[in-house]
Amino acid sequence: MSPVARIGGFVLALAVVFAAAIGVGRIVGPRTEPAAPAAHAMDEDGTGQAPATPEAKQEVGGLGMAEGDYRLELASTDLPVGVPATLGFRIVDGRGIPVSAFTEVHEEPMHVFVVRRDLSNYQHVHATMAGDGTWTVPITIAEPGSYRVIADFQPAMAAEGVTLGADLSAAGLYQPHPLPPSSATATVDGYTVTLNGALIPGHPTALKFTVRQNGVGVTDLQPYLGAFGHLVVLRAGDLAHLHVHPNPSAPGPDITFAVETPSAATYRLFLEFQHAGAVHRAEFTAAAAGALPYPSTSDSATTGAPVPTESAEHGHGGGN
Ligand SMILES: [Cu+2]
Repeated sequence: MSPVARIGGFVLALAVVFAAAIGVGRIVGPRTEPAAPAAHAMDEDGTGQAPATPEAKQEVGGLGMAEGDYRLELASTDLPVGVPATLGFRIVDGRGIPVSAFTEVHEEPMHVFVVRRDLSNYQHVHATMAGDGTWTVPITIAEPGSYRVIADFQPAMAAEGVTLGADLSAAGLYQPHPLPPSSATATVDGYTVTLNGALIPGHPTALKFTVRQNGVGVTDLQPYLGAFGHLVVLRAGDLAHLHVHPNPSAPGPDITFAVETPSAATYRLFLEFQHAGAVHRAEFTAAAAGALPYPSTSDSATTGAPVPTESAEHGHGGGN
């Protein structure tokens, strides 16, 4: 075969390959059936590349309204301000059918976080499902603005939890609140909570919260959602929701969690604990190592002292 003929043959072969690829594309897409989880993981972020590690993809959630075979559908994308209302939604599968079987995690089948885009007006509520897969929860939105609804759940058919997020608006005059500066101390309802531990991107680190009342450590905390404290961590800027693992602990005054931050950034920490029959929430702003000051903060200091290495190594030990 002459060189010209060989090149011609090569070009023809390429053309056949491209035509076949186009044909496959037409047959395969757009995807209407749920694909295998592995296929989603390969290109979920649209880069065409697999994530570095499976764990890396699980670090944050709530950034999208659909993930894998599950989609969050709000019943309404706006709620009134200042009056009791109902937040309604469904979790639907890849065929658009409502999912109605869920596994309880931290004692609840559906954890819902509602927070304004500026990380103010945070609420943590638990929704109730009707037989048709519709979830509802009473809620009162205090201030106008753009809110994020984050639903954290585990379908009975799924091997692990899913965290989805969707936008919600509350009409009215929007008054943004600057993110409070980093602080290792928060006061709430007469309690003082101190935070010890640093956020180090890419590493599970132990965060220790110490609860005191009138200067005395509280040692009779009550279980809340299966532990002596519940921690939610959201990233300032996009409200990425971090998975947090509670470490087994005594009923105070210390409560510890293993937290792995995905990036240098400023985070808002929402710690809930129960004492004397009431749930209290302490909020902290903390910058992960290497983070520049968040635009609305005046202080980029990390909170507390670095965590001993052994804590980091055992960070996931007490989790679920
Ligand atoms: Cu919850």
